[in-house]
Amino acid sequence: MTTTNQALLDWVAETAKLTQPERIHWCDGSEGEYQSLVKLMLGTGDLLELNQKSYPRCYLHRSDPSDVARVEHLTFICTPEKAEVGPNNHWMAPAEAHQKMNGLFAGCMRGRTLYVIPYCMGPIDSPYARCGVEITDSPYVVANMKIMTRMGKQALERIEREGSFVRGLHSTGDLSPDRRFIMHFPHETLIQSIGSGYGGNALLGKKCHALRIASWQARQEGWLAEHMLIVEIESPQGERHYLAAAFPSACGKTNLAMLIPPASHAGWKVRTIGDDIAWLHLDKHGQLRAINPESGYFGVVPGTNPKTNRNAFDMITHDTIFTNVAVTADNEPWWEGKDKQAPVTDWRGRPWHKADGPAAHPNSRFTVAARQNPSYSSLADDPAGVPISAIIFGGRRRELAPLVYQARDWRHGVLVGASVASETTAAATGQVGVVRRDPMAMKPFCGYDFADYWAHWLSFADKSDKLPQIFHVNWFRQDKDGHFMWPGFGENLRVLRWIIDRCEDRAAARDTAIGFLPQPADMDLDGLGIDPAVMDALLAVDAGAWKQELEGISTYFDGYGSKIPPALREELARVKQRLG
Ligand code: GTP
Ligand code: SPV
Ligand code: MN
Repeated sequence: MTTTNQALLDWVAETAKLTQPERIHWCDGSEGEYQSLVKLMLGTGDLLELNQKSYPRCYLHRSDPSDVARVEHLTFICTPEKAEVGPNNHWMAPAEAHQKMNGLFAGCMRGRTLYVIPYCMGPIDSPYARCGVEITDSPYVVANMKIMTRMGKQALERIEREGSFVRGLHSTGDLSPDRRFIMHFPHETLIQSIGSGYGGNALLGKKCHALRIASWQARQEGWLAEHMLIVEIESPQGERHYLAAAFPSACGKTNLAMLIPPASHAGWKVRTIGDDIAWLHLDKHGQLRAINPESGYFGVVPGTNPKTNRNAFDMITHDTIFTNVAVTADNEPWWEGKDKQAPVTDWRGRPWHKADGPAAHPNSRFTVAARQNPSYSSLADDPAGVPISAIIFGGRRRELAPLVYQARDWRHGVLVGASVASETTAAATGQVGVVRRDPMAMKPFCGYDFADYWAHWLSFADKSDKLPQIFHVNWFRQDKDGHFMWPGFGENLRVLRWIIDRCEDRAAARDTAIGFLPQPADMDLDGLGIDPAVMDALLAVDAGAWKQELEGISTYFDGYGSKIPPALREELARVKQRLG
């Protein structure tokens, strides 16, 4: 296979000249190609076979121990003007970045195969979908891209029709953290990544293209590229709603997207459109519509069990690539929260003893095709996407943020999104559990200045009078003993129902300084058995603590200088005034 697109041919030739591979393979995305890559990796040890009786066609990949998460401090946006990327990004001048990367890429594929991966983000025939080509020397990346994107022949045909594509060059390099960089050149629609084989650093269609580059393009073209799940909720009466929710990494998107209604909710149905990324466009009627640009899930493994997420638990029993999980004596994958069994080998392949701590890496992941999800919605393949009723922001916060509240209107909702803060998780290298500002859950992923991004969000208010309602949720409040106060997972449906009922104007709420909150009586809590005092605490607004929070938000906005949209300052002042 090769191509009629001259720009692509030239770029592959130029890249081969720089990186010096032994051979070039154009990926067609076929099943046979996937099988031969698996065979190749079983031979090299890049993949290990798991128990093929209980986990058919499941494999384990062990990363380099220094390469197990996204590396935000090594991720750069490279634009001529530093001001374009804002204080929320690391910046490097394009000339300096190119020089550095050319040096690192020189000869890096010697003796290796250069794979050309044409891929499409979004349904192949969707006007909202966008194509890219990733060049990589990692067969693990190719196999993951096959699951995560619409990859191969059809994508290449679309590229040849359209003539445009995002270029992504990746090499695992020598895996040294000192020579690891994830560079984005939005003006050149180019991504370059070296020194990591891990998920978001290496599968360039995902965070690099579908968020950092796409957010840049979305601003210019009038749409939104967001770190959001998309879920369908159907009532027993057959009423359907589509919700989009932005939570930071490892804060519950995959789980909410494939929620299983609790026993108290007979007749309710929940279907998954997407679990990580949403591309949102206004249609000609002013309705916001969402597509999921991905075709698979790269999900957090620890904590997955039949009680928390039976859909995920079942879908990863076959045809799954596991990365950095532990292994039992029966050669089955194991992770914290799976079952009572004890693993024999940890994620690094060393014998495991209880005193060693977690056996699976806290950021261990599964890669699985979306079609394996029992709650998969075929609307994920609909070129037109789904109409969004509500946008939900959320974070992982032990204190302060109530279980749920509703913004007054779109403008206030943009403030709510811009004010998201969350405890850091193992999804990125660095300290875990410290609260940091993560506006719209996009701190690591917005490819330009947040101040411009908030202005872009605000601009939607002038474009449509049918915008979704905006909400904020927090599943992660803890009591004094460190126990989660809200049962979460399937029970989150109760909160989603209040949200839907608010959109339909049929649920009551209490008007507070931070927005509209339900009283416990406004939610269906039947059969939940939660202590009323706990419920009150989950729905309380602590004015003193919120005043402090507003100070924090205000100081954070100061960091964006005069670029901060005045409307955001006004919204903040309004909340402050209401708090008294
Ligand atoms: P990324 O893939 O990194 O973007 O993460 P995500 O937002 O999809 O998070 P995910 O659903 O994988 O959840 C991350 C962790 O949070 C897992 O260990 C879950 O078990 C846990 N979690 C998810 N939902 C809930 C919830 O409602 N309550 C509690 N207590 N934990 C949850
Ligand atoms: C995240 O960290 O938000 C993920 C995993 O979804 S990664 O693909 O590494 O970005
Ligand atoms: Mn994510």
